Parts: sequence; structure tokens; C-alpha cells
Amino acid sequence: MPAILLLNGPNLNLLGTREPGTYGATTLADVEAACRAQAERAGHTLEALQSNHEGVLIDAIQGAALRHKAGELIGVVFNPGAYTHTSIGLRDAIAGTAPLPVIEVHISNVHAREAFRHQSHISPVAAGIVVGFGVDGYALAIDGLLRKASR
Ligand code: CA2
Repeated sequence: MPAILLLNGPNLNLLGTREPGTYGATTLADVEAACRAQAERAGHTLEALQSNHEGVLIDAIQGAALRHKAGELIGVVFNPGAYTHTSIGLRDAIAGTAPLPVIEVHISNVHAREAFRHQSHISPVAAGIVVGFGVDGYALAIDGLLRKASR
């Protein structure tokens, strides 16, 4: 059963505990459980990792690429949090691990927010982007990844 990696970046461990007006009331544990159920219905396992550390996220992308090459993982659903707007390292990791498909997810519509959130270093190297659907965006991203993998 090839896996899907659900990767969440800095501060997303706080989901559902603060700023519900922007990010909703669902916790990260709830998101991971719903994604796991969705992946399993489609015949995949789900592995979930959240980290507040850029290097840990880079290591996870590189590890996912090795497993993708071995046929053990179909791709990554990734909310890079604030690193979206700052991290050349994450961008280079994704660019350097092609053809590993990475779907970028943002809970909020970053384009309707502050100007500094309008630029993503990740989008040019992502296989797809889901923005502004709340936590439903994770399910949409898994669906998109499954559709790409079955092409
Ligand atoms: O909309 C998104 O998913 C973001 O990736 C969330 C990031 C933000 O920096 C990006 O611009 C857009 C922030 C994640 C922080 O998550 C929190 C959740 C609850 C309470 C506080 C922070």
C-alpha cells in the first residue's frame, strides 16, 4: 500500500486552539485523522508529520523522494505555513526531488491577506496548489494527488 505523506509546517500544531476566525476550530489531530481515513478508503496509508523546524521539513521531503522512487509513496500534501513566504531551502528541496509530486495547501486565502503572504516560494515547484478552502483543502489536495497518481 503506497503511502501519502501529510506534512505541516510551523505553528500548524496550534490549529483549532487559537485564531479560529482565520484557521477554524478543527485541530491538527482531527485533520490528520480525516486525511488518514480518506487515504485508507483509496487504498493508501497516511503518514503525518508536523514540524516547526525548516531542516526537519527538508529532511522529510528528501526522505519522501527516496520512497517515491522506490514506489512506496505517491506524493506529499504540504502546508509549509509561514515558510511558504521565506524558505528558499524548502523550494530547492522540492525542485531537487522532482518528480516527487508535492501539493501545496493553505487553509486561508493567502491572496486576500497581507501582501507578504502573496508570494510563495513553493508554488512554482508544486505539482498543484489548494488555497482558501479552510481545512477542507487537505481533502481536496489528497483527491488531487490521487488523480495525478492515477493518470
Ligand atoms: O493559510 C495557511 O494555511 C497558512 O499556511 C498558515 C500559516 C501562514 O503563515 C501562511 O501565510 C498561510 C500560519 C500557520 C499558523 O497556524 C496557526 C493556527 C492556529 C493558531 C495560530 C496559528
